[in-house]
Amino acid sequence: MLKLHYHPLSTYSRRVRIACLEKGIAIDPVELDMVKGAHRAPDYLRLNPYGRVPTLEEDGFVLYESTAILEYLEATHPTPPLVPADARGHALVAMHMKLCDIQLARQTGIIVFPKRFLPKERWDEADERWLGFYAGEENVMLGGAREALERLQQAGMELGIVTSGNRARVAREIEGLGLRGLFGAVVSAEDVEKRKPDPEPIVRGLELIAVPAAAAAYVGDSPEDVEMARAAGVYVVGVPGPFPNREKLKAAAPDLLRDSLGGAVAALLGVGP
Ligand SMILES: N[C@@H](CCC(=O)N[C@@H](CS)C(=O)NCC(=O)O)C(=O)O
Repeated sequence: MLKLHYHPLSTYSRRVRIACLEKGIAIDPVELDMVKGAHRAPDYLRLNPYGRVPTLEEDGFVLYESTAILEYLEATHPTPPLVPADARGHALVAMHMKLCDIQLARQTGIIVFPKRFLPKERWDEADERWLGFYAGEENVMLGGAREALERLQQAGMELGIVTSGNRARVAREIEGLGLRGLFGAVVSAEDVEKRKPDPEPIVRGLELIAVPAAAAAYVGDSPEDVEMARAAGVYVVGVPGPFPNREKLKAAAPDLLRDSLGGAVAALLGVGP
């Protein structure tokens, strides 16, 4: 029988356990007391030299990367399949798994781990680590974004940012990208009570730049952006970002949909299709 070394709060363990449940695979679950450091005990390190969960054992065969474990389960227990058979479906699953691992899991772990294992009085340390992690990240603008902003500025438009992002991070990004002074309003998560898709953030932004809703346009990359702008009576332009939500953005029916910021700005200024 398959033996799975896991921790109930470990998302990496959970994805394996979910696959076993979906596929009806019987496992012998071995819960590690990670608070007591069971994952760093010599016996466990002999099994998994990285001292992490999950680890799968089957008749002396050992695997300790959750995506590899999932692939192994898919190959050895193909029914019901959890991955589409066609090349595109397969690739999309691989892409999302990789994105979860690289873009999401490590970052959330930085908060979740200390908060799970540190007493509440020390949770601020977890927040600092999280912010420190992002401070080290280099931000890059989407292709053509700088030129698009410059064109709007040259056309005499008042510019503002309305975002659900955290104020400190947004300020750091504006500074880091050399955009200081460009925006007459920056509305971040802390500046409002209700977030997108509620109209409050955009209404606040328009007040700050003293532009009436009917004379404004909002460019966003999510259906929530469209909903917020529409609720405030603002013309809304959808430009898909790096997230796979193009169809949902389209379904939200923005007044204008363009593939790039450059294209959106050209259309807004009346110099493009
Ligand atoms: N890439 C590994 C990551 C596993 C991982 O980081 N597991 C966490 C629990 S969610 C862990 O065991 N952390 C303990 C540690 O790093 O000391 C996988 O996909 O299995």
